[in-house]
Amino acid sequence: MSGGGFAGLTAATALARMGWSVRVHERAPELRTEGAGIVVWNNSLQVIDKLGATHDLMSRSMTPPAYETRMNNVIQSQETLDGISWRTMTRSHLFETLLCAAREAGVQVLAGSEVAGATPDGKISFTNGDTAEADLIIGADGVGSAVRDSLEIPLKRERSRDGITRFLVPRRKAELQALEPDTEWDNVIDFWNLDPRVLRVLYTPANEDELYIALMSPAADADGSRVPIDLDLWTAVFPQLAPVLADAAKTPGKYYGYQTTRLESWTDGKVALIGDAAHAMCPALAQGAGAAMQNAWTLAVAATAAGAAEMPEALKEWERLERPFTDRVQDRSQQYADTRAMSQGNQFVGDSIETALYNPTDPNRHTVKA
Ligand code: 5PR
Repeated sequence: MSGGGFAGLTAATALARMGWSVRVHERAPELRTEGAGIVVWNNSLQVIDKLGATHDLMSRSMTPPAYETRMNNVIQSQETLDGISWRTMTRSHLFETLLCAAREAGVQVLAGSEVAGATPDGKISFTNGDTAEADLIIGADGVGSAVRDSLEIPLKRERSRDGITRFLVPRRKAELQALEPDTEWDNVIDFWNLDPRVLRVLYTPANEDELYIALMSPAADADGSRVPIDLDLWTAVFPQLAPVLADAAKTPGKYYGYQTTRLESWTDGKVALIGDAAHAMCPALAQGAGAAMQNAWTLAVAATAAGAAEMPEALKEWERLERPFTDRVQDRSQQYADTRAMSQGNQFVGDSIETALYNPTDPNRHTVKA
């Protein structure tokens, strides 16, 4: 396994629990995650449950009462998402939960170990010159995947015009309530302003104490996308968020442009790609990590069912069955990002909720329903 992120740890833990001997090579000197907060939906909550990590995950995470959308501070919708499982949390909480599950399952996780590439017949090379062999090699090494690039799998990359800077700050509920007393400040609130200037703040409580805020602006807006953030600009547009914006302005921040990558194939021989290495997507539907964990699980099941000699065919069949869901969530997320249509509210209806509702752990998920 190359990559100790959400995709890699999930696949590694699943495989180890199914009897495999698994080694994860993470190039970073320390095991950790970038970023601030995350929404985890049913599709990946089902996987986390199979990894035995639900109890850990539920601590220090929450399900907000509603997913609210505002335009110019006027409420467009408050979606209670009844019957849909979803949790918000910090990215470090999800990461620690998965790392703990991996270690409990007996996965060997090596930090500071960088994979340079792999071959379809199962050979791995490392940047320090070492080599190894495996029955299955998984490239879960992110959008810049060295495993993918070493196989020269053709890739299409599309960049969107918008991007985002993400922060984890204290909740400051009392201070926010002082500014807007009618609001409980427990909902996710997606604050959009399109006119006269495109600026958006996604407000996501991550637990009792921590708030995830994501500040979106077009890449072409130099002041809107500047880091550290331009506090006067953001406070002028979102005065109701002044206390938490002030916290965000104290940290350096990093602006990420949205992009979508699509591969000609997710597999080559004994090598499979998962997560951003295979299918980076726009964050609109909050399914980048979710789709990664979903595909990590289904890959582990498919590989376990196959004998070593059948691995290449089993991986192809896995892609054939599972890829359409990911292609659709990528398309839908990109469409939402490109049109900014989430600003109209009612974000999670129809096709936009398909992936969140998917259960990748249901063995009968591909049988035709009568
Ligand atoms: N949802 C979430 C999120 O983090 C982002 C978006 C939607 C949870 C941005 O990172 O629309 O961009 C979005």
